[in-house]
Parts: sequence; C-alpha cells; structure tokens
Amino acid sequence: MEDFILAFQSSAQKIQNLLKVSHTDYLSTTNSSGDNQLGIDVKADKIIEEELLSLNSVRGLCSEEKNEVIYKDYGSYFIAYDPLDGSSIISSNLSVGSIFGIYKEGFESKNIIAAAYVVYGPRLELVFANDVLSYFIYDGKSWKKQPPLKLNESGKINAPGGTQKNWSSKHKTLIDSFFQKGYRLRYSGGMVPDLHQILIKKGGLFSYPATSDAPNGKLRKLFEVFPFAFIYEKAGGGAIDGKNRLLELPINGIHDTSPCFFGSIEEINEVRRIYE
Ligand code: AHM
Ligand code: MG
Repeated sequence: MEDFILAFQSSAQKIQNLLKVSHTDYLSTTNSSGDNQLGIDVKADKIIEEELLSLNSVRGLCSEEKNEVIYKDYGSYFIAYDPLDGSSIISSNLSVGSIFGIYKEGFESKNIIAAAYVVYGPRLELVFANDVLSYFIYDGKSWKKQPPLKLNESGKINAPGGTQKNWSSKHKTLIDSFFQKGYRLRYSGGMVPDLHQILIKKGGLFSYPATSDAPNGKLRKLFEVFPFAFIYEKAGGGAIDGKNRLLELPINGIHDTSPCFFGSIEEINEVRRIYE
C-alpha cells in the first residue's frame, strides 16, 4: 500500500499548487451527476488519473468527473476517487479535498480494502486507512507522520447536510435532539473538512440524509460514502444509511448515491434508534 500513499501525496502537492493559482470559473460541461464542472475539477481529475495509471498494481479507475471506468489489462486494484470535493465552496476559499477508495476485484462495498482523503486547507494533510489509520501533514518539504486518529464514544459536533426545508420530520427530530443535548453546529459544505474536523475533535455526527428533492441522498457511494465509511469504522466510529451499515450496501451504477451518517458510536446508535 506504500505506493498508493506516495501517489496520493504526490498528486496532493500538485493539486495544492494548482489551487493556489487557479481560477474557479465554471466550464460549460456537467459531470455524470449533472453538476457543473469547474476547470480545476477537470485538471485535478487528470493529475490523479496520470499518477494512478502509472502504478502497476492499478487495474481500473473511475471518478466523479468520468462517465466510464478506465481499465488496464493488468494490476489487481480498482480505485474510485473524487478529485476535488467541495466545488461549490472553492470560490469562497474554504478548505476542499480529494477522496479515494481502493477496491479489490471490482467496485463493490464489500471489496473496499483501503481509503484515503486529502485536505487542502491552510495546511496540506492526508489520512490513509487500511488495517490502521495513518495521518500525515506536509511541512513544505516532506510528509510528517502524526499520532493516529481515534474517535471517542461520543463528541460534541453536529454537521447536518442538505436543505432543511427538504428534511423528513424524523430527520428534523434527530438533528434537534443533538442540539438540545448541547451539540454545536459545525458545517462548511465540504464533506472532507467537515468529516476531518469530527475526527480531529474525536467525535460527533455528520449527516447527509434522504431529502424530498434527493430521496437517495446526494453523496456518491463509490467516491465519497464508502471511503469515509471505511475510514470512520477504522477510527472506531460507525457509518450507516439510517438503518444499514454503509459498507454492506449494493451499487447499481458507478454514480449511485446514498443517504449517509458518519460519527462516533453513541451518535450512530442514536440515529439507528430514531430512524428505526
Ligand atoms: P461535490 O462533489 O459536487 O463537491 O458535492 C459534494 C459536497 C460535499 O462535500 C458536501 O458534504 C455536500 O456536497 C454539501 O452539499 P449541500 O450544499 O447540499 O449541503
Ligand atoms: Mg464530491
């Protein structure tokens, strides 16, 4: 897995450089989910594609910005990635990220064996999970390994995604119940910094539910949901769609989405209690 860590670090440095100088204008094209693409989404996608295709162990690639999977004739791993998550907050200069899932024998939740994300913020950071969770910070010259990240049984952060007017009454009850218990609202609109903050602060809940305008949620299983589910479980937390473990969900297409809840164990148990 060392070659993947090096590839993610290398593409992260290139994308960080690009973010420093790039315009954040929209192109006239949309991606497979119908989102308008930024020039920088497409450039970041290409940087990661080139980096990953140069690895002998990579057999297939798909991304949020591609309509089809790219296959090679050799290699054993299939990588799904979101090259630049948080397109809508780039223009406000908030932190954004890249997300990676590494799958064996094809793109299915049960096949995920590692996952990673990069945070492009005031600092450049990488979290990589396989059997263990590794956390690196780039100091301008090299990547320095940090103490491992671990969630407590519960936390104090509530990061509720989606438009409130489109939430179900059950979901409103759930989110209100956390605020009543003293949880603080922390939501930037970028799942990478929002989920990273919960990991760094050791607990809380991030939710992106089914809504009346998006009954299957917004976030994509292969590029966003399964990688973070893998990382949160490795950190000692949980990841469910309300009822089921996210890493047991089937996929019906590479751009398939799901409602999702990531958090420490007590918050996830509370989601289960209210949703069931
Ligand atoms: P993107 O991949 O088009 O950037 O969309 C994903 C982002 C997530 O980072 C974030 O959690 C979510 O969309 C925010 O959506 P909303 O603005 O509806 O709360
Ligand atoms: Mg995304």
